[in-house]
Amino acid sequence: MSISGAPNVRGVGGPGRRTVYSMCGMCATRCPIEVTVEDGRVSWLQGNPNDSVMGASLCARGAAGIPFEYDDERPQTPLVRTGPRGAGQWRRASWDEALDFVADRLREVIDEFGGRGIALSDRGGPFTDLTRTFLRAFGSPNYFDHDATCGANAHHAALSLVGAGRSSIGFDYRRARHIVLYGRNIVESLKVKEAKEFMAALANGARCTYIDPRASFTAAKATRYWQVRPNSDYALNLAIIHEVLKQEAYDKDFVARFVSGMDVLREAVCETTPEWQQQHTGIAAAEIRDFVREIAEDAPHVIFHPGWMVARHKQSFYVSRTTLILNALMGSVETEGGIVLAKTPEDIGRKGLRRLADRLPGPGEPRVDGAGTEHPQWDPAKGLLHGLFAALESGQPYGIGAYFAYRHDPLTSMPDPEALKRAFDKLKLLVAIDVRYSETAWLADVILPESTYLERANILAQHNGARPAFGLRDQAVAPRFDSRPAWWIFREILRRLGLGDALDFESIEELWDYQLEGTGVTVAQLRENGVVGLADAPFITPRDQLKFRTPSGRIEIDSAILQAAGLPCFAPFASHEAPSGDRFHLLFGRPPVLTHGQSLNNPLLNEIAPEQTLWIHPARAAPLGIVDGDEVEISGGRYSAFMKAKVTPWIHPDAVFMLHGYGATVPLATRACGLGVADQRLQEGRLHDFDPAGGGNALTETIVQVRRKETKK
Ligand SMILES: Nc1nc2c(c(=O)[nH]1)N[C@H]1C(S)=C(S)[C@@H](COP(=O)(O)OP(=O)(O)OC[C@H]3O[C@@H](n4cnc5c(=O)[nH]c(N)nc54)[C@H](O)[C@@H]3O)O[C@H]1N2
Ligand SMILES: Nc1nc2c(c(=O)[nH]1)N[C@H]1C(S)=C(S)[C@@H](COP(=O)(O)OP(=O)(O)OC[C@H]3O[C@@H](n4cnc5c(=O)[nH]c(N)nc54)[C@H](O)[C@@H]3O)O[C@H]1N2
Ligand code: SF4
Ligand SMILES: [Mo]
Repeated sequence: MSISGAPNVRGVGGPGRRTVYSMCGMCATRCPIEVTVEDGRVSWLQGNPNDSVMGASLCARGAAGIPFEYDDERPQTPLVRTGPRGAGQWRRASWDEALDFVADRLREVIDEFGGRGIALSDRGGPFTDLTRTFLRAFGSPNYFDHDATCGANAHHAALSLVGAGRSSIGFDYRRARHIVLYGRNIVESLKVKEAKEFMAALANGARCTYIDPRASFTAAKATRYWQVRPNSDYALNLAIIHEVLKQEAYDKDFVARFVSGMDVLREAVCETTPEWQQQHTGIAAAEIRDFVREIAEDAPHVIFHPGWMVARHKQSFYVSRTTLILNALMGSVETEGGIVLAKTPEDIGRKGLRRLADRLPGPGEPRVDGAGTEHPQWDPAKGLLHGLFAALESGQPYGIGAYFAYRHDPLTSMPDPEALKRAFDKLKLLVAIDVRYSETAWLADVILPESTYLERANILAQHNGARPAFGLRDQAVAPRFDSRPAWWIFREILRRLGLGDALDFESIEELWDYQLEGTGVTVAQLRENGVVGLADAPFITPRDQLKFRTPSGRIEIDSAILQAAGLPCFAPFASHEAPSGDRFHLLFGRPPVLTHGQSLNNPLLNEIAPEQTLWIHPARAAPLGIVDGDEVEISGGRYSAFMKAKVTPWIHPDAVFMLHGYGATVPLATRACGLGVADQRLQEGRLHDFDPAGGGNALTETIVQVRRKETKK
């Protein structure tokens, strides 16, 4: 490992005390924050009190923004690889050198593959107008967000049913009477505002049913906990729907006015009785009947959460879909205490931000992953990242030569990093734009260090929701090292290739003015508040104006888009054999104090991160001779590692559970390197294994082997 050349450290300046309104960057929730700056240093971080739900709250990760900022273990200048990929041999480069290098390689890629041979993935969210515009300048349709391993199935399920995607589904927790969560570990895998609203609902007396093979902290808050068999929630939902129809516990008026395809539904669930589901899920039939009586009492103030984690096996699409159907049956769609669909500014008579991408014509090329064409049910605006890697491997339907991983670490977030590295071998150019030495950055040809969220401004964000708003991430302090904001980096690359027109802004303020034109909102207002709401109060569409964005304008149980894709509206439930002996389903999740793989090197979070253990049920541990605290070997494919066992009845006997985000390998991240085990490595063979309807990687179908570590006597 070596880095040659001198760093170009820039001054940190500015006397006095200031308050800056901005957006947290410690996870992708991007909560509104208030930053206190004293003599050019960040002295305090808290939630933005101008946001009535957020208040001054922050989560532990948000509060660890200060140690993150003042940690030197991050790329401090652009770095250009000098040895083989992944060998850790780098040369410090000036921005001119690094960007010239990138531009030269891009020219070669364009000559060989055309502009469509350039792909980029990022985290998704409210800033993607920038990255989409960057790709559009090359004529490339190959933008991807991270959703293939996150919410792709839930997203596509929502699109197939209500014509709007996952992020358009909002929840009015505070006024809900019953919240049903499928592995949605809302108080640990958290968003601050959502966790606060959920706790407020419980304080108001709401009931919560929590369904998870593992009892998380959210299970401890719930009024009912079902230890469901892994990957069987679809059977559970089919039986709940069966019982809802049988008890006639649904909102007949809502269904008659707004739902189409009830005949298809009745047929799909005619035999899926509570008794039938019991053999698949392990949940007693009588409990389903009690539950249905209860939710009928609480309707329409009922939320069935379509999930995130249930979005990670081969039938998760149908889990999310049936979950959303349950909301429709309860009449809890676009209702207080239920689901509230997001509104754009235009929906409420205001004007939205002007899009940068609109300055350029659309790419006019099919996507390399077939989203929107070969797979009409997959959202072409987001793509499916495994499809990019399949194209890299095969060169089909066309070749890809360059890939930008921007605010995204696929070697941590996609299953089977060794398979992914083999796909990356085909690339002529791999660029990582990060604030940290991610696993992907370490393998890249060039690392372009972005200034941290406290050191830079972003393009403005438009938050669609019950109350649409614009949000500001503003620069609070000067960059500590030789880093740049993303909008500048992308502009400079395009300028070098003579494609700079779409991003030709001299300053971020000039860019903001472009975005804000005609909206009636000013930069000054945003700087004063951090967030500017476009309506006085959350807007719930009155029933006489309610119309969905599906082809029929109704909630489509008989989905037109699924039919076009040749997919059933309800697949038959696929039962999994219970793994036995030393074999288990591998489940995973996150602790409240870490964000994926990006936090373990944070000086503060590293200190408080929980010890990673392997949860295993006593009835399965005993025959393997494993007792609590033993070292065990866990193997998946050709990879194996050692962990400490946590023997507990709070995990389903078919599964073991571990935390994600451990097992980093970059030596320059000294606190995280070598700490714990990376679950993605155990998911060998899953890079191209996905839910055929929803497209999300089937991570929770991974089977691992567990045995007690031999100790020498
Ligand atoms: N095996 C397994 N795989 C998983 C998961 C799991 O639990 N287990 N979880 C899945 C889920 S839900 C998700 S959402 C994905 C998440 O996967 P990713 O989106 O890849 O993860 P993040 O940690 O959010 O961030 C990715 C990168 O962004 C960088 N970054 C952070 N802030 C900035 C910034 O301001 N600028 C720039 N340029 N970069 C920044 C981080 O340093 C990190 O390297 O992983 C998925 N994959
Ligand atoms: N602290 C923290 N908060 C975060 C994040 C973070 O990294 N750290 N990331 C954010 C992101 S990107 C996401 S996507 C969310 C994720 O939010 P969630 O999906 O709520 O959380 P996870 O921790 O991924 O996993 C939740 C649970 O799913 C359970 N599970 C596994 N298989 C099944 C199954 O078949 N059925 C059911 N019902 N449950 C199952 C697991 O046992 C686990 O307890 O969290 C967000 N919030
Ligand atoms: S949930 Fe926590 S880490 Fe994520 S943006 Fe909000 S405060 Fe920051
Ligand atoms: Mo996620």
